[in-house]
Amino acid sequence: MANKHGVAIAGAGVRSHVVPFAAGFAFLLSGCEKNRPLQSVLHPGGGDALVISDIAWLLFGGGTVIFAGVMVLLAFSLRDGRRSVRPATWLIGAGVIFPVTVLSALLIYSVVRSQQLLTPMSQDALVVSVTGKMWWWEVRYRDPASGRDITLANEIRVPAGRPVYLALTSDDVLHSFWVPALAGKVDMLPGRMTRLRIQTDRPGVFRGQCAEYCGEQHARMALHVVVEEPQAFDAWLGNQAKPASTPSGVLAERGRAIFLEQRCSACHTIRGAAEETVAANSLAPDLTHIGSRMFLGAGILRNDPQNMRDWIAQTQSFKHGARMPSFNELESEKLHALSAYLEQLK
Ligand code: HEC
Ligand SMILES: [Cu+2]
Repeated sequence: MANKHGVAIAGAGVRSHVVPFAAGFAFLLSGCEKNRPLQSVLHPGGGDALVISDIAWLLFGGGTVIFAGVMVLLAFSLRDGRRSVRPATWLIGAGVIFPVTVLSALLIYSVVRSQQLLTPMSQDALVVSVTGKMWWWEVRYRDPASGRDITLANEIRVPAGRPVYLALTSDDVLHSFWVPALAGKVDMLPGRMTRLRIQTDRPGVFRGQCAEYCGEQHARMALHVVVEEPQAFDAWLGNQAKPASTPSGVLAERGRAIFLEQRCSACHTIRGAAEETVAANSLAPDLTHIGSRMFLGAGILRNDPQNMRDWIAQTQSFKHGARMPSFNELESEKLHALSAYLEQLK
């Protein structure tokens, strides 16, 4: 059984299992990078994330080298058993001089590098306020033209190459803002404001995730940071500042009527269309430009007409406990109209 032949066959058997598995795994990994928004500390998009990742790699690399060195020494000592170095030399050399030198060098390096994390607020920084809610994110910009606040949700757009300050807080319980490819993790505390700086030089989409357990749907509380060229960003912000477009077409007009009839505006605001579509609270995401967002339900569904209908009809099966009832008794004709209206709100 353990002859050469048997081993060879067993080896081949293992390999034939390993190959498709490895290929599948590589495929999955490549899927992570290409088709999905990035959510990885291993692929920093710039700014603080770069500094953090440099320090982390240095620590990891250094730690690995030291560990390997110790293992080699251990192997030697086990093999000959002879003592070629005096114990005192070991104690002073490997026990005092080596760690003091290495740790001091690391301390200096990380202090110098982390200075870059604390650069003071610059004049041309863009300020965006983000409020954690159970289980979505309210996002506010100041409209440079009118000076008024623009309220959005679940998606933060920023211009490439410009520093952005995020003013973070929470409306209910503790949440934590974490976009791994852009910066460290910062808690969002009710009644207090914490800050985070992000800056990225290349356009892209980065996924973030609430990183402090905040209740049943904590795992489905994601957001996206979309980094755009400055002109595209300005155009986007200008558009978000505008009131909602008036529905065009019979279906969309009907959708708007159903929005009112179903009292969606008890929680949701659609700015500008009419008085009655402005909610007196901020219980739910502002839908003025919902059609322009990439995702629905705080990052859980791609925003398209089909998903829009499904979300409205089955909110509770996608996100049980979310503070929106499922409108599962709505006829599909009404759902179509609602979805057509909301998708038009670019
Ligand atoms: C009782 C309050 C309430 C009512 C009424 C309500 N919603 Fe919501 N809605 C919410 C909340 C809260 C969320 C966020 C849920 C989450 O992601 O956790 C939400 C999310 C949404 C979203 C996704 C928004 C985004 O940016 O991801 C859409 C679209 C939406 N609602 C449409 C509707 C429509 C259409 C109606 C009426 C048929 C309606 N809602 C009625 C509270 C409400
Ligand atoms: Cu959470």
